[in-house]
Amino acid sequence: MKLLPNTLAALAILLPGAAPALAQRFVPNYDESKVPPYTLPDPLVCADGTPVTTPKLWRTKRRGEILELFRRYMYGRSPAPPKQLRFRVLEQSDQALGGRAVRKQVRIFFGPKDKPALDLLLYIPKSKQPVPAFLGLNFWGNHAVFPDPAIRLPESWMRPGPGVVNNRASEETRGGAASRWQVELILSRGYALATAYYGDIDPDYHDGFQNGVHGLLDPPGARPPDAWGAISAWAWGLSRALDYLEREPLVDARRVAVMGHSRLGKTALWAGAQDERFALVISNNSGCGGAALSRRRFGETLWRINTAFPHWFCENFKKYNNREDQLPLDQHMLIALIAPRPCYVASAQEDRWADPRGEFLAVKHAAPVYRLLLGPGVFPAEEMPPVNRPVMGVLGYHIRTGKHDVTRYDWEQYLRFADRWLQKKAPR
Ligand code: GTR
Repeated sequence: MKLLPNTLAALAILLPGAAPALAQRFVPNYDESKVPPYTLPDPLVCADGTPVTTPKLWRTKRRGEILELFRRYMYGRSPAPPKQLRFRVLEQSDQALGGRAVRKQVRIFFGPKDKPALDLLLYIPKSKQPVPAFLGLNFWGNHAVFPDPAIRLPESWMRPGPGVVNNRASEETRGGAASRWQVELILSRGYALATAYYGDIDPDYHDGFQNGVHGLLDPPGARPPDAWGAISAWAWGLSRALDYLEREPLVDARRVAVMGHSRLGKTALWAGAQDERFALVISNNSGCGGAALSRRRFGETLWRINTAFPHWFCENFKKYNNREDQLPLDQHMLIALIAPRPCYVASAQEDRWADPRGEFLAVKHAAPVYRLLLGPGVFPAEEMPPVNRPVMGVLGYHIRTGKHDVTRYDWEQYLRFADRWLQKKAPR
């Protein structure tokens, strides 16, 4: 069966932890005139009040301060990469897509134990040179990304959904999320696609951080209030996938765009903010805790996200429920951490829950950092553009018609943006 966007959106709201009572108690604000007045922290002023007037000061002082704020107060602190990552090629074929591509399925072992482990699926267009790539986590297993019978079913826990039997994926969902991945289009443009199931890294429910990489890597004893949550774990997993890509001769690991949708868009931003090896970052409908400014409290709010998904962020973040103005950070600073590397944020008109205007404003308020590092012209938009009219500088943004989803239209823009920056040397 197909995982229709509507079904996906409905499921996303009915997740473990999101009790129906919660949805009833929370009334999101969708009225722009009711957005409270707010002042954003200035990414270009250091904690001691020093204005950041040179790229050097940004690099040596302010960037580190902001990174530390996100680690301490929001996503939590991730561990260092394991000393010895192990990789095993599970399957490989040079006959994918009618012979136009190479398919590889590689297991990445995070530790001495066999589990948890990440199964990375790669489609690589045949080329004489190593190719640039898009890397992103998927919601429903690698087999859902493309209707190819050779893609292995995930073995990890899967949240309830159509075609999921006893929390395990089944044949029924093979190719079910293909519209979100556009494999043929991506490959026809000369890019590889690398993807993995996010539940391989950390299952998406609150079990007190026993399973997934938390169980494998957390020191024993009480968890500190800045211990990493699930979003940090998924972002850490993306960096381990990049560790593999650095060893993959068919891919140019210096030209990897990290991309994600919704909670995995939050994850892509956080991965790109921390790991400067990612050459380009794409956030698709990431919303609250992703690209949207928290202080606007439009659609989903900190209280709502921390209550419905208590395992996503670190414990400290919950102290800011209904106290957004006290936060020492906001999401424009997350995008600023990606500077000077290209970053693209996409919204959808009907996805009010994710606050499209808040996503646009975060890009706009990150632009001064890009300007300091690169000069004028980094983001050619002062006002939010009309629907289906992308703006592209080193920062890019669009709001398209339609719902919370990833569509062919979105991918067409990401490919145009990547053509600009990954086919030549992108700023780093
Ligand atoms: C929603 C959540 C959003 C977004 C979305 C998704 O329920 O409130 O923040 O992450 O799920 O990931 O699909």
